[in-house]
Amino acid sequence: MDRIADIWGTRTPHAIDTPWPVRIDTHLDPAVGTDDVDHWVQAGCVLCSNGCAVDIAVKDGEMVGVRGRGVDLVNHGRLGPKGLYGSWNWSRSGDRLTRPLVRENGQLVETDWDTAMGRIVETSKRLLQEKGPLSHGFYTTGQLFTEEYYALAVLGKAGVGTPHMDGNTRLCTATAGAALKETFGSDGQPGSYADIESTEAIFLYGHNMAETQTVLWMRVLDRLHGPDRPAIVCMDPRLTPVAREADVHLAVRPGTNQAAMNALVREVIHRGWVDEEYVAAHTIMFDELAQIVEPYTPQHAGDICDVSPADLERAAEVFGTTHRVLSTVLQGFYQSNQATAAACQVNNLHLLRGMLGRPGAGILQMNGQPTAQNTRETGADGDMSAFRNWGNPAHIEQLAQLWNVEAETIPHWAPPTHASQLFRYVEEGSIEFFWISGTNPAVSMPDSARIRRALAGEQTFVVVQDVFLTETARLADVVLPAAGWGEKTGTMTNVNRTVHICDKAVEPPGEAKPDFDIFLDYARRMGFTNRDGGPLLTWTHPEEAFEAWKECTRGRPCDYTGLSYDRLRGGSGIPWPVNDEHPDGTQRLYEDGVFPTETDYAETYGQDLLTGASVSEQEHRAMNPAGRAMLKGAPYVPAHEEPDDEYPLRLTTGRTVYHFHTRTKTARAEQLRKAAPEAWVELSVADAGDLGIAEGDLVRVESRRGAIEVPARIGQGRTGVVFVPFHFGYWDSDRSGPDGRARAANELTLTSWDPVSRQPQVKNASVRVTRVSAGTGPSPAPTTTASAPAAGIEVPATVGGPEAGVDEQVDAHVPPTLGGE
Ligand SMILES: Nc1nc2c(c(=O)[nH]1)N[C@H]1C(S)=C(S)[C@@H](COP(=O)(O)OP(=O)(O)OC[C@H]3O[C@@H](n4cnc5c(=O)[nH]c(N)nc54)[C@H](O)[C@@H]3O)O[C@H]1N2
Ligand SMILES: Nc1nc2c(c(=O)[nH]1)N[C@H]1C(S)=C(S)[C@@H](COP(=O)(O)OP(=O)(O)OC[C@H]3O[C@@H](n4cnc5c(=O)[nH]c(N)nc54)[C@H](O)[C@@H]3O)O[C@H]1N2
Ligand code: SF4
Ligand SMILES: [Mo]
Repeated sequence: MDRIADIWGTRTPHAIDTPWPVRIDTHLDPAVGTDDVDHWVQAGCVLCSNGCAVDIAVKDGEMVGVRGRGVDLVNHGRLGPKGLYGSWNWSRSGDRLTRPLVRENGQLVETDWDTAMGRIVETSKRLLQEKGPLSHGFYTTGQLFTEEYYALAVLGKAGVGTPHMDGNTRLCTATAGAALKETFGSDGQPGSYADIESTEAIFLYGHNMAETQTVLWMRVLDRLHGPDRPAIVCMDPRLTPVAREADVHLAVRPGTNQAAMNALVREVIHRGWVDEEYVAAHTIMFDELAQIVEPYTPQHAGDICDVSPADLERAAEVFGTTHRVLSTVLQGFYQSNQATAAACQVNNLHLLRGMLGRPGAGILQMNGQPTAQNTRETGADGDMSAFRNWGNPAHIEQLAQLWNVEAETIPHWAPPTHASQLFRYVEEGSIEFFWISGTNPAVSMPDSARIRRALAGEQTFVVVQDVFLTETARLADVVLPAAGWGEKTGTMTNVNRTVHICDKAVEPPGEAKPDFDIFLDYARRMGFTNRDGGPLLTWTHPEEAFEAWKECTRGRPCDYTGLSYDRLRGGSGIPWPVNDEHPDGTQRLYEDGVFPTETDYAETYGQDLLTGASVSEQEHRAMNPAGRAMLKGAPYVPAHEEPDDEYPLRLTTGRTVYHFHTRTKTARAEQLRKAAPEAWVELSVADAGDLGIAEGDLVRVESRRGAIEVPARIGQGRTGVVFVPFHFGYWDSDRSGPDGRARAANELTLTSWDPVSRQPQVKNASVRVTRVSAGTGPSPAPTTTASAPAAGIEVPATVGGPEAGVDEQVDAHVPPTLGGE
């Protein structure tokens, strides 16, 4: 089976409340047969937050393919195109970083670890002495392992003592965390993937699941193709594969989610669909919410969102009259205007209907990156470890005890610094030492020109730790070669709290080292000590860090104490909390309707959803949530940048199924690279007609920040909206050269963020589009996805060919072991 052309593979339909059949997907290097594989090594795929369990095929000390793990409750053996083709083969790519690099006379030159670490430690020590901890910033990722993040969190908070720590998770799922904290008192996914088996309706909010969590979508498709088809409601301005399956497609104008959500909540209240008993027993703030949404009649919201009031009514009716609804939320909400407010309205709908904590009725505030959950849990992003509240001195004291340091060492006098602010401090030179690990901000942060300037400037010493020489690494003062997935051991936690172990399968190339070892080496060389003068970090192996992490989580919502490396090996991943009370893990949170909102336990005292203003401890106590969830609301306000005469079109950005982010891994897999080889822009038929643009024409897209020139796809999107994939930077292209023909979406986006989650708003900007020249053929956009051409435009179909062959073994009769069911 060619899983480039056929993204989701063979259907295994089944009825409601029956198990999802097993289908084991295998892809090996075409030169290797199954019998040639020396051994298989257990891991979880790190190319999205779905967290599919895989076995890595190893031959002659190299990764040669992957096979889905049939026993795992997450994927029941299935893998998607990225996992199959892109998860492993970058490892032996000839352009890996294999030695450290340092900048000499403006050039990056190879060196040894002692020299590179020596420079880092000398600069770090000098700045700590002269300027103190605020001179240091750390910017990490959602793609390392728990143990690595925990090491970084402890060395950053208790060693350096800086509040300037964040992750690219800020761009990714900061809003998921914020929305869960605001409503339920703490981060932690309420729902379970298993809810798909028993749900009657699925609402997807700004989530193109079909392309971005392909295996979860296979799970949905198997319900859609079976008897008892669940209803699908999709809120997305584009005609995505999800929208094609939808019973109601709300193609809202980008940036207007909150108006639509307010209308849905208002309808549920007005039409008498509220579960009053549940609301009275398990929530507070109902009256305030009802008042806030009152002006948002379907007509009024329909005008703001440019959708039909009847469609809003139909969507509300599905929610209001169905017994079991599952909601998923992602970047069309999190990266758009009023991110946290809109995501909280999804939580509110479920609370109003009492649809939480039972099979088929759940919330998935999605993650995007494979280990974004762990960045948030461990506190490598500035959050306090194990969902502790930075504003609660008792929580800080617990960490001080655990780490054996003074509580004053741990920065907690102000909210942690968020990514956009980190880069502002780098730009102005107050952060003089900036360490970037596992992320490529020169391509992924909004307003790229500004980010490149900030990183290239002399004012800050920049360390980049990556597996490749990325656009960001090229701007660094020191580049550290990291070992990647398959080359190191650690654990990861996916969207529905399921913890997987990833064992080391092969040796890293050259002198590349696991991120864990690099962080520990820095801590050792810096001489960070605890209260007794002993070393702050004493671990040498990730398993020791995992054991320490378990202690940190004891009694917190993300309780890992019942897990061990041994328990994670051999069978399925296990969803937390796993402890004495839940020895086999926990399928769903909040079955009893009791939430972690108690003032002394909660992860936050909360914020105002409109302004972001903090709620004080006293105010929180006065509200007395005491285990009840909070029905927080906010009126709709327009996005920061709305179209005008100069920039009349709305730009939104996002993904295609075939690439992961800045493509450092996926563009090195031939099948994926050929499926989406170059950047493009999608225009609606009407807009293209007005602008005199034909399929494949080279067009210029300009915003107030910058411009790109890329071929046009005349697509299926709504009029007035332009879509650019953000995957294409410059490491494999000279497009940013002197002719200025840039291609990265973030040349266009603006620096602005959600007031609550501080997540950058890369889904709304205003642009103008002009035709530059005729194309030589159709645009390189895929045809199998949301980027497919409009009807009547002839374009060759995207296929993978023979090298994209995948073996699928359906076993309809073997139910997987389900941890915690
Ligand atoms: N193939 C692939 N899969 C991935 C990734 C990848 O790079 N490639 N990355 C992973 C990561 S880290 C993440 S965070 C996830 C992201 O997964 P998704 O959130 O599903 O992906 P996006 O394409 O960023 O955005 C989703 C949709 O939001 C819509 N949208 C844009 N603006 C608005 C708006 O204002 N309102 C609404 N309602 N919708 C809007 C877009 O049309 C788009 O279809 O994917 C993960 N999976
Ligand atoms: N316009 C626009 N911008 C966006 C988005 C959007 O939708 N639109 N989405 C945002 C989102 S949700 C995200 S998650 C970000 C993603 O943005 P980035 O994090 O910048 O993208 P990646 O390409 O995943 O970068 C990860 C880097 O880590 C390296 N790496 C991989 N494994 C390892 C490892 O084990 N160790 C180390 N040290 N390095 C490793 C990879 O080579 C790569 O360079 O982009 C954000 N930016
Ligand atoms: S759905 Fe995500 S985790 Fe699963 S195989 Fe695809 S990229 Fe990997
Ligand atoms: Mo993300």
